[in-house]
Amino acid sequence: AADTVSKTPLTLLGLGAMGTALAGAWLAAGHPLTVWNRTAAKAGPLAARGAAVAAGAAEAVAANRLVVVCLLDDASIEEALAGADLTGKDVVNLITGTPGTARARAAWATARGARYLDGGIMAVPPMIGIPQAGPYVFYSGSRDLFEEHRATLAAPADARYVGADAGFAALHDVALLSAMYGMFGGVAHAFALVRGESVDPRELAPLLSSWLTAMAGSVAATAEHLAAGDYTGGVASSLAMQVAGVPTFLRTAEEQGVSAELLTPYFDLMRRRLAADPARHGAEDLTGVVDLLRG
Ligand code: FVH
Repeated sequence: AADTVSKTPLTLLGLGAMGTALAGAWLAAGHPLTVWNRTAAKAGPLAARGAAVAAGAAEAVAANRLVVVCLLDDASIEEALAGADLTGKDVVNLITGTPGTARARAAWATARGARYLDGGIMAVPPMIGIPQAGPYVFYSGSRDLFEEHRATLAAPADARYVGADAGFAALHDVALLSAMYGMFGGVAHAFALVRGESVDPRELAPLLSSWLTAMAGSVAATAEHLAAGDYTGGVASSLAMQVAGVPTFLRTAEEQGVSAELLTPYFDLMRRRLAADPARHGAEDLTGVVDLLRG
């Protein structure tokens, strides 16, 4: 039945790793697809699967109302779309950028007569088109555009609208990715500690994974504390206790010949929070670090 239902035609600009994965998902879902890429050879395999290949970005934009952009960065959008007529187009920008860049790009698109939606992709290319892998995209900007094209946008990855402010998709995207890099830093430190010892990293890996999964429960607790404005409820591991343990982590790193540079910025914030008011903050959890980061 899916084959007989007419699917929205769309244009995709950019056939890098992510653009190619998106294109494959839209073709697999039966959407007529026009593609353009600066390096034309990358379009060959998609043409063989039925995609129309435009000779230039302006031609690709002219082909369809819905235009999805998956280029490297904001500068490449400026360059690629300089000569394109966006009047009456629905532009969906999937580059990873800042909230400010997204807001400026929304104003740019609106001034050129287009509706604009910004997207932050929470997936890597192999997850695209595979719902069980859990890929999704944050969208923000024109709600009308989102509602009108929701089904098309959801073909490669689940579509989650996070607000009319065009910067919100990037804000959510970068917030989640920032947390991911913090986790990567902790993982790197853990492997560095055992490296050189007779500990097989493949044996540490499942221990590390399950510990991080268990600790992910703290995310919801932090959110509850921030919402309540009180960081002491249900605290099992107080800030005072954790700050007392900091020298153990630093000495272990030293004993193992490992730089503690990934950990010390966080430990410094914990200590500053406690030092500001030991009697009050000592009974909290680590939520107070958020306030220190906000200055
Ligand atoms: N791949 C990933 O894991 C992440 C997942 C989350 C989202 N990101 C963002 O998606 C954007 C595209 O990423 P990508 O993985 O497709 O990136 P590349 O494989 O490097 O392809 C880049 C494409 O951009 C074209 N391009 C670059 N500069 C220009 C330009 N000045 N004018 C026109 N096109 C340009 C490039 O063309 P070519 O090199 O093949 O000619 C590729 O099509 C990105 O924002 C990620 O942060 C991906």
